Amino acid sequence: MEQNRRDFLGFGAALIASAATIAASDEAKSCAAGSHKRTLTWVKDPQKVLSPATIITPRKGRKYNPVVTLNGWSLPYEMKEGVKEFHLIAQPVVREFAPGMVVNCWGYNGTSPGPTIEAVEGERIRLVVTNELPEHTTIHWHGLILPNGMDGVGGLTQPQIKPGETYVYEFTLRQSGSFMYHPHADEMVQMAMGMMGMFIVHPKKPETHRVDRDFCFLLSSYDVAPGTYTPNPATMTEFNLWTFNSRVFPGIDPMVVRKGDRVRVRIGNLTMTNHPIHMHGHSFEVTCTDGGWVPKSARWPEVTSDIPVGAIRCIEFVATEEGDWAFHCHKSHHTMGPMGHTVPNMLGVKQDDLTEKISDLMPDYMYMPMGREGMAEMNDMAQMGMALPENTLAMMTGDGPFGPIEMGGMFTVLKVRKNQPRDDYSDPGWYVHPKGSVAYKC
Ligand SMILES: [Cu+2]
Repeated sequence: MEQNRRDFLGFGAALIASAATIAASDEAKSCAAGSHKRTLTWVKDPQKVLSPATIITPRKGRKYNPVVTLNGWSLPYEMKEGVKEFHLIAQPVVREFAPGMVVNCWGYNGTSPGPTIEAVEGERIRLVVTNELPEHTTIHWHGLILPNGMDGVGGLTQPQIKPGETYVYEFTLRQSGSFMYHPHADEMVQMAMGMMGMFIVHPKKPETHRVDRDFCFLLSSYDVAPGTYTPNPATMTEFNLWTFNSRVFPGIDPMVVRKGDRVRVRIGNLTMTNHPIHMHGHSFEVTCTDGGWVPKSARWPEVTSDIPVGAIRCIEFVATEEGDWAFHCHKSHHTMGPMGHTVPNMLGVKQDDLTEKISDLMPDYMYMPMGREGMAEMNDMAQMGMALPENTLAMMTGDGPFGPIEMGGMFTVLKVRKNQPRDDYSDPGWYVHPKGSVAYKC
């Protein structure tokens, strides 16, 4: 155990050193990779990282309706003699999970998860992958039908890409749908550090599977001990941060739609457990998985879709109901922040000055009991500025128009508005309820 701890500390120190070295030339490398001008989210001083906002790809000039990656972006490309060429750089990055917490991750082109790759069925694509990690890697193109030697499984279909090396993957897209990319080398560590991205292949005929708004994001999980900055890559099941695209509520952008829009949400799961994703206010159908499109006759209505490990579920619905609708994982501990998951159960126990007495006995131990009446009071304590360890989010947080929302992980809001302009994703603010349509105290 002691040996493991020492190894892990050494690993963390190497990671920080590596991030600092690369930071000096970030802009140059971003341009070399064919990326457009943008502010990368990893810097020398993690406290200065800006909130990663959703970057909308304009629809104009494209033969497809681009996806909107929540708190993410799509990778620019170059056409080279009829081949669509993308560049990915595997590297250490710093990601802000929500205001008040940044994490030393590994990712691609400055972000974790990496940028979404978008292409069109029938296109020939070239993916140039450079490894700037301290260890070898590969990329597996999850769900895509391709030549065996392009499948990216280290040792099985190619040698691993050593630090400093560049490998090229090239193949023709034979199907449309929703896919992912991630390493198939030291997979447990590299996925626990955040190495993953979405890969969307649009249908050749734009009218096929057409929707008005097409959102996507990945589910990922991390174990970052309170007071620290680097995920523990040895964790197998006890993760404490449950994220949509490596962001936690209230750091996750809302999904903004116009009333009457047909909406698709593509959700990939690269955590180590399943996530029953639940949407309020509407029912939906699963129309696509990472195996392809679901025939209309095989779809059924749901309000919760369980996303298995290593899988994608795309849900579709028509946004008929105006309002601010909760959209979240239905495992309640997955909508909570990292602080306090190991709290002793004190429900119904008279505590008085117990916290003070235990803190006096064990000054180094941060004792934080569950409240006598439940955990809601922990939200009040966080609101009142209760001291939390450095770089650590409260268990329950976020404010709504009626008070605390008491969430903290896989949670966002679907905002349906009658007057939202077409193709406008800007946040309209909180829903103004028609008079007499809100639950009331009698
Ligand atoms: Cu979950």
